Formats: sequence, structure tokens, C-alpha cells
Amino acid sequence: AIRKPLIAGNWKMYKTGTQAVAAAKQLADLTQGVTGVDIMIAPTALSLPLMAAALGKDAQVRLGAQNIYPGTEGAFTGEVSGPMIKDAGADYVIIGHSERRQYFGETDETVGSKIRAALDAGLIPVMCIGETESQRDADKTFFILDKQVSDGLKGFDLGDLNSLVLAYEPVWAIGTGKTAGPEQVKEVHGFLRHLIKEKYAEGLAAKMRILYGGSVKPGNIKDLMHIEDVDGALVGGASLNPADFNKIIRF
Ligand code: G2H
Repeated sequence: AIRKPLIAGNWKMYKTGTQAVAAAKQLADLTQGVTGVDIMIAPTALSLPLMAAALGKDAQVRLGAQNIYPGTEGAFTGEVSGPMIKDAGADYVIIGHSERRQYFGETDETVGSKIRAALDAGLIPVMCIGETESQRDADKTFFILDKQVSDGLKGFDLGDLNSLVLAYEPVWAIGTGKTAGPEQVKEVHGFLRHLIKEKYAEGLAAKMRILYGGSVKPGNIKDLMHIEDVDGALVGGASLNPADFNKIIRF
């Protein structure tokens, strides 16, 4: 395949540094011998340097942040910048997760500026998009996804987006136990790839990884990965347990 799958764990606000290091070591042991899959964990920013030290520079398990400030440094109390994330040992950053949009006021515009900051710092942005239940019920799913992609990536050109990963997370499927059905996932992922092709180029669309997220578990990963245009998963709850996450990685 031209697209190497990415299985990413979003630990959200779980695990202390001590717990994070222990889980990372377990996962590194369990995933030994895995090939052909990129693996990433996004812990809280505090755990990044601890995990990076525990895993080592050439580890197969890579690290990501869950958020980024769109600026390199300054008087912005409480924020963490791209160069800081990179220096802490991360390669990726999750941007625009629905929880950040819902609870922390992130918009398509802030998502865009954070993607710019990630790229400037040499980080791979994992841009999250997805419709709410009421938007889906009102048949606005494709309108919303188009808007999130178009506004979030406004001003970017083809060359900027080589590394960008898209993550489709239907908000109604996050942490609810509900997973989007295979037909729904297939429809949306196909739509997104087509959208990237129309807005940018066929080559970019063909190589962009589009992850699915929302209640991914060992029991449903295989079916999800069989869907055309699904290039991996963004896993929340089930990534907290190294044994479960290893099963997902070995889909
Ligand atoms: C969606 C997902 C990970 P979960 O938020 O980003 O979480 O797998 O717990 O639904």
C-alpha cells in the first residue's frame, strides 16, 4: 500500500508521568516485531519528556502532543509551543480534537493556526474533524466536514500538507461505545479523499492518511481497517491499556 497505517493513542487527561512511563514500556515490549505500522501515543505534555527518555530515540512507539499554541514563545501563561513539544521528544501533535472544540473554544480558524505552528516546528499535525449527532441528523455531515477541512486548511498550499494526517471522529461515536457503521465510515472517508483531491491534488489525496476515531477497540479494528480509505485509527479509551492497544496495533 502507498499509505502506511498509523495507529495513534490519545490518552487525553489520563495517567500521571509515572503511570505513563510504565504503560509506554509495556507497550514497547508488546509491540516488538510489529512492522508496517506507525505507532503513536499522545500523553499529557508533562509526560512527553519522561516517555521519550524511557523509550529511547529510535523507538518504534512515537510520541505526540494533544494540543499546541500557535506561536513559538511569549507571555502566554499555561501554553506549550511547537518547539517545546518537538524538544520534548514528540513527532506528532493532535489538533482540533472535538473535546478541544467543545470545551476550549477551538474553531476552524484556531485549528488552522495550530497546524501552521506544528508544521513550522517540524511536527506532523493530526487534524481532527467530525460532525455532531444533531448535524448528522440534519443531513449536514458533508457540509460540516467540507467546512472544517476548507476553513481549517485555508491558506495552506500543496507543499504544506505532505505530512498532514486527517482524523475523522464522528462526535457521537466518541467515548460512547457507538461506532460508525462500515457504510458510514466508507462514505465519509471516500468523501474526504475526494475533497482533498478536488481542493489540492490527486497525488496528495492518494498519500494522505485518513484515520478513523471513536470507540475503536480490539473487537472492531479489523473491520474498520478493511474499509477502503481507512488508513489507521485514533484510539482513546482502548489505548490506555497496553494489552488492548497492542491488539489494535496488530489488527
Ligand atoms: C475519540 C477517541 C480518541 P475513544 O475522542 O480520540 O476516543 O476511542 O475513547 O472514543
